[in-house]
Amino acid sequence: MSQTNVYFNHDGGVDDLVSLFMLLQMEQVHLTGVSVIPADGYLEPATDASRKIIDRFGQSKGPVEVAKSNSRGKNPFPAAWRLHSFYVDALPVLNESGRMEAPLSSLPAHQHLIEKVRGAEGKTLLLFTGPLTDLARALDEAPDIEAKIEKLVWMGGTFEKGNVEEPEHDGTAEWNVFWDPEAAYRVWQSGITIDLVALESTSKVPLTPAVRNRWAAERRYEGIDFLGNCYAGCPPLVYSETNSTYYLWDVLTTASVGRPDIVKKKTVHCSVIAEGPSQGRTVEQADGRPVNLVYDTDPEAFFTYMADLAKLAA
Ligand code: AGV
Ligand code: CA
Repeated sequence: MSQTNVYFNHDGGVDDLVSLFMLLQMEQVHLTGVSVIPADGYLEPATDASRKIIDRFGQSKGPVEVAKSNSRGKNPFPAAWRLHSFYVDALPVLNESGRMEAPLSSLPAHQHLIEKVRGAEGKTLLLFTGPLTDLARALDEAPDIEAKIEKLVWMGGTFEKGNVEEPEHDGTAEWNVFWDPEAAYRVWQSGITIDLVALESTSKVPLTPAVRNRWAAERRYEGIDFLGNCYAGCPPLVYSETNSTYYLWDVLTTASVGRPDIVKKKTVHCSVIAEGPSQGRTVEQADGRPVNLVYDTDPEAFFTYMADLAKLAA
């Protein structure tokens, strides 16, 4: 089967790490590298967990290098969310061997990305499930890579209600844009094709008790047991949404790479607000740049695909 080069940059949340696990099961994906930015997670546990997931569940992919970001954001994530990265890193299934073998790059993430895009045969698809800081820096340092990027698939943005509830903000932004609005603004100035997996579609895939029960019922598969354990630390949607309700934001984004048929897209012209009380807001604008907005999904098809992939993990 012909494979697509994919470079993955994530920010250490539970769904970021589960996304890595999913990507490792996709036979059409050639994973050229992984990097970790300490936005919705802490750098050390998120990096270690990534290496351990590659070791434990990525045997078919060969060695995949992991790089740490040295980027810093503007608006920090709540520590309560970031602490999830320690929880995943400590799961027994990831620590059974007592070793970490996936190579750690000596380059910072943005330079690692440049190296892997330049070094790949043909173009690379960039999958980002955290803020865009490393990509913005890579484009500033190495504008030549733009021609070798097939497209960016990004979990970010919304044209409806945002998910940022912070003082001095009006609530119109999605968190991955809000963490570093200027980085998103920079990427919007590039000519890169963008698939924007926004809250419009991710809100269709909340973590619910029913989803949990489905995983529990199939925990005899090691990969499904891993999903259940990862999400055991996250609050589900029961009565109504709260500021900590968990959705499968990044996992839907990752699934859209392996199975484009489970999402719906439409072209939207838009820009990013970089400053002020609406900073991080993505806003429709007639003369804005086009993005492919992923605005809808089929939750049943998505959760089935997720479970099918997890069953492949051994
Ligand atoms: O805005 C969604 C992004 C996704 O990349 N992250 C979580 C996903 O990894 C931030 C976020 C928003 N609400 C959250 C978040 C919550 N309740 N818990 C943890 N992270
Ligand atoms: Ca994330």
